[in-house]
Amino acid sequence: MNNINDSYDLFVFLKNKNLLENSPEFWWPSYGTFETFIGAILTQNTKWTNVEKSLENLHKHDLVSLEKIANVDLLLFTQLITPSGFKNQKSKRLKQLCQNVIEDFDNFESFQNEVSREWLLEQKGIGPESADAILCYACKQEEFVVDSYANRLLKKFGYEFESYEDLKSWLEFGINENLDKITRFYEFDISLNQIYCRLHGKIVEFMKNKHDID
Ligand code: EA1
Repeated sequence: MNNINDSYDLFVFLKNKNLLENSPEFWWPSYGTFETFIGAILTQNTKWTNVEKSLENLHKHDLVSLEKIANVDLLLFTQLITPSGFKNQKSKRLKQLCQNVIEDFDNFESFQNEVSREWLLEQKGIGPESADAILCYACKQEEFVVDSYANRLLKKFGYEFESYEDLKSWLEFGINENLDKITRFYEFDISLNQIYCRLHGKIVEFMKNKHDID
């Protein structure tokens, strides 16, 4: 049985398993782009493979842009995102969300640089997990994404957290306290954002592939 005292131990535990061998550098495909913003909403309560189908449909109709979705025909949009489930709710909320981004930030680049967690949490259909996914993977900010995979993995190690924020703080603290040691694992200058991206990705891949901890 592995002894995990903090998220640095978790990092070391996952680091040697080569979980991201076939993944992009920041794990999430299309990292840092508008597509990731849509993906973060579409992936709510559904499998990633379903999200990929919806994104493919949107690409085929050349709709992967903030301005285009803000003005999209709602019926067509709903139809295109059907594979990822909750289609009526997600299409309405995503279209509104894009309109709000334009209203408050003008364009996606300003949104990436200026958006706050508070702004995101005020939006209909965005909870803490989606907010952090957007901040971390679409806006390249230093926010760790907590999801059910992280909760389930840490439960295997004997941890239970009372809230989303508790687990997020636990994950961020052990990394921030051991940054020197962590960066030495990499042969390039890795940013804190990328460390968060990759550790979250490793947690997801580890759990998705049904690995066990011993
Ligand atoms: N799973 C494999 C995922 C991925 N990229 N690659 C995923 N799940 C949620 N995701 C978001 C992004």
